[in-house]
Amino acid sequence: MSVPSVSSIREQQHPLIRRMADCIEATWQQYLDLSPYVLPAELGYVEGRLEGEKLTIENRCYQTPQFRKLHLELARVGTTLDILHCVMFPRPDYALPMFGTDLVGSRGQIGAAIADLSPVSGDRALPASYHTALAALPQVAFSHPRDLPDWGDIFSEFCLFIRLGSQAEEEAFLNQVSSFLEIHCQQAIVAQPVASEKMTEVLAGQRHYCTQQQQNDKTRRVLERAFGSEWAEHYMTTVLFDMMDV
Ligand code: 18B
Repeated sequence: MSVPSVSSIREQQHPLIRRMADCIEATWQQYLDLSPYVLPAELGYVEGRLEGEKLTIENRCYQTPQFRKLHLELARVGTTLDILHCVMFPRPDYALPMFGTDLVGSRGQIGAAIADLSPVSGDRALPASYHTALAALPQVAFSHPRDLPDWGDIFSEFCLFIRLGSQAEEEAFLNQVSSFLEIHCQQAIVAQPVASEKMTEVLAGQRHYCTQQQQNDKTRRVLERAFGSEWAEHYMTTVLFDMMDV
């Protein structure tokens, strides 16, 4: 399946967000067998304005044999805040970590850049093959690391959470995330489905990941300001971090 190349928000966003979106889609296309994932029609492209500035959201979703949902979201608040959000949800019979990234930029600066491959197994450890591959990546010393919030105990030791201070750091972050994605796709396509007992563990891990992410008040507040609290709750639990009912 080919990925549509035209996106109305993407062209206007912070250059790093645009490049990250392109990189994510190119890597998915290179490694994975993509098919459409249908979001409820009213949630593909959304505009809201309750208090203050307009919030525009654009979603792209796919599924593959290994992933029940690949979600890439671009959002823009007025002309001042640009957001990229991406999560890859493995199918529960694949014991794979969760890839997630969030970029939040305003006035030309990326104030929050987060990326991780987060474990979902009962022992909260990454599979050994992931650990080896991630540990072998060249370490980058970013100049403005940030502290994770309390709910961030879901993230791995490889999690990046920084404010990007220069063009060189933007480049380094993009490279690092690109490596995370390549490792993840390469591992995923050779992974074998697991037995049902392990599947229960994976599901519990994915549910925990989503429950923690749903506690991100900074995301919730942006959505609430434009769409109200009921819509924000619905969106966070069905589109951003839905838990599969099986
Ligand atoms: N997120 N983010 O995705 N969030 O979605 N995000 C912020 O400078 C949105 C994810 C994460 O310090 C901020 O403080 C909106 C994924 C963490 O308390 C804003 C959407 C991950 C923080 C938004 C969105 C993730 C954070 C504050 C929907 C990780 C720091 C920016 C499109 C894998 C939280 C700032 C803290 C911050 C907004 C992490 C405004 C609206 C997948 C850890």
